[in-house]
Amino acid sequence: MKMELSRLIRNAKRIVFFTGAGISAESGIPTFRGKDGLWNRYSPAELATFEAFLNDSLKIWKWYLYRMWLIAKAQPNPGHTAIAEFEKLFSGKVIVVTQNVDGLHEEAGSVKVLELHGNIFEGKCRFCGAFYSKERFSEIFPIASKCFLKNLSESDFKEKILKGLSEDSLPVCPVCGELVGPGVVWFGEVLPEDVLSQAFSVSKGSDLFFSVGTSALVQPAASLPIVAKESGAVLVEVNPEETFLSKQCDFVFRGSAAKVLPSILKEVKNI
Ligand code: BJW
Ligand code: ZN
Repeated sequence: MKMELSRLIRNAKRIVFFTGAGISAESGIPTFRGKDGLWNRYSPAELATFEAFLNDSLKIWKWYLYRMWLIAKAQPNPGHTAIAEFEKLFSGKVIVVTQNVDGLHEEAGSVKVLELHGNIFEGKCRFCGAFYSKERFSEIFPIASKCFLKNLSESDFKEKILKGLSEDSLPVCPVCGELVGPGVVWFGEVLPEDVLSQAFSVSKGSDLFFSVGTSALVQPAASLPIVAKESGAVLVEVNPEETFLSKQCDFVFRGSAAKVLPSILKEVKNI
């Protein structure tokens, strides 16, 4: 199976790696659904919506700061690195379309990356629409910067940051004076228009589409593999569990991204 796929990879004109939380699981970042998923312990409606932010901004910021701290300390794993190597090996024909907000693809060296659900280290004001890049946001809210968080031990993070956080210390938008939230896409919010349209266009134009570490349940991202398949792409799934997409896939690898992707890369290099 790997040999046949390797030939397709070598001959492909456009390869999309569509990734989800599962690819970062082995970097120590919990997934959302599934056995150890975040949504087993927390309700999405209470944490990942603008209504939740309006109801209790302090609680939401504490939850996001905790996840930012986890992500700041995490390293890309061999799954991220293999995708970055694919891009180097086949320059110009590989693109990553990720639902993840952790930035680990870029950290692993991937250059062409579309972040459908934003980035956790950016800031977004839902009141006036102002967007804050990582650099700008770390000026407005220095404790939310990756450089700062990655040097904190768990006890320092909990004692010095989480315990000391109050309504008064939350980030305020310099444009409108309202509270700024994390630069991610919550349920009920639209995805960044330019990113989404590029994602649909590269998916339609792909001849090989990898769906890696995603339950492929959340729309509109979950439509990308379908659109790719309808446009003639070969679909490949890398996931230890069956998903709604599995039956539509031409190749299925039931294993972890950190093991399967490097092994496919090795095979491609060998032929
Ligand atoms: C491994 C592994 C290993 C484990 N290796 N694999 C059409 C129909 C029905 C509903 C809707 C619809 N259109 C829109 C909706 C509503 C909603 C939606 O899709 N709901 C569904 C859940 C039913 N969508 C939206 O609201 C979106 N907005 C929108 O559509 O706007 C237009 C609109 C507005 C108003 C009204 C109507 C339309 C926005 C969606 C935003 C999603 N945001 C989140 C949170 C981001 C912020 C944060 O991080 O806090 O994004 S939710 C969460 O799910 C996160 C993820 O990016 C996303 C996808 O999850 P993912 O990545 O697939 O992770 P998991 O955990 O689900 O799966 C992990 C997989 O990995 C599993 O399969 C494991 O087996 C596997 N795995 N270890 C490889 N080692
Ligand atoms: Zn504002």
